Amino acid sequence: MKIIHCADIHLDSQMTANLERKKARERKREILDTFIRMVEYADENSVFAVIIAGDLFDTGNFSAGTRNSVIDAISSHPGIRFYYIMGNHGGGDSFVRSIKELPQNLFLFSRQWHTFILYEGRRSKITLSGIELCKDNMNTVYSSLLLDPGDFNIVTMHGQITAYQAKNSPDNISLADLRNKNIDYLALGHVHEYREGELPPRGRYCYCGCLEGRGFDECGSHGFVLLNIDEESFSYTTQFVDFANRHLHEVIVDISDCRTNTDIRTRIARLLCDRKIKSGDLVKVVLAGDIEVDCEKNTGYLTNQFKDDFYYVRIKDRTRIAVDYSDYELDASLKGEFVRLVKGDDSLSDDEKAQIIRCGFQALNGEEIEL
Ligand SMILES: [Mn+2]
Repeated sequence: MKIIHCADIHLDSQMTANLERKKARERKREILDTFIRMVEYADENSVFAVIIAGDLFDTGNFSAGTRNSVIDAISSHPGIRFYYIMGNHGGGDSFVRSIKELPQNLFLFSRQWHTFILYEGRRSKITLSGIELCKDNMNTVYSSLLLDPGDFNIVTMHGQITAYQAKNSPDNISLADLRNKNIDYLALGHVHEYREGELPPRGRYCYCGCLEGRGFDECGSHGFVLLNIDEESFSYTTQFVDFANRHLHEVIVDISDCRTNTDIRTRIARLLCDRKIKSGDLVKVVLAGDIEVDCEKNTGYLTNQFKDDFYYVRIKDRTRIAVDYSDYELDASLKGEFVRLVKGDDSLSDDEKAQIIRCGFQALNGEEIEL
């Protein structure tokens, strides 16, 4: 039996943090397309059930078009069962309330444990249990979970796992309290990257992460987890399927020994090539290192050099300026006088002095001043 575990799709995220309006709209549509593509993948691969472990929508404020596309994707695949836990972003509740007629293959969880039987053999079953955490159930949720040790038990929840039971928040899930509960696979939502680990004595917990990275805090692979359980032996495999249409990358480029924009451009280009970043992806280049005060560096120019190579490029300057004051001690020129004047100003920090000297040099050289 194949089961897809997905979560945190955050449909209708605005996507305007990095992208201009047109691309933000396009990217928003792509997240929905990836969800629909996942349902088609489920169909083509004979997947029995899809677990959506929360945060299907970004907020309760989603468009009717997105809602209808989700309902269509579900109801046009009646052979696949969808199990939906609402999560903590408020969108789930309004999604369910806005549906006039629930598709017959969409199953919901509530604030009490509910167990669905996915497969019933002669002696044992494959079960899926889930609950929506809230203030009222957060202290009883662990003691009220009862699973048969002879069954293969999947449990789904949405929240942040902690090593201990944090009694004061329904956003937390105590892993320690889920031990010895006969759980084989704990399908979690909330953390936006793939993560998994042991749940003793016999299970594993897993965050599948979101389907598409949305910002540079969601770099790397994104997709869902495919579980494949043998109904006879209950042996199973899990596979993370990288399914995102585009990926986000943060690339740190040390430009300490670069002196010109051409040097920097070459350095960035080489690193991006080494990383084999696809042209459809989004890239944040972070310039790092200690640069000489007269290093020619124009992030606007550099961004322009790469902007057509990728879907989106941002260059972030985190370099520090290294001023060697001894170079100017005996310099009789205007530059030397300027450096000595700034150096002697006790009201400035070392970083401020370096920035001022850099701007002054750019002005003296007739260059564009860039902070
Ligand atoms: Mn989320």
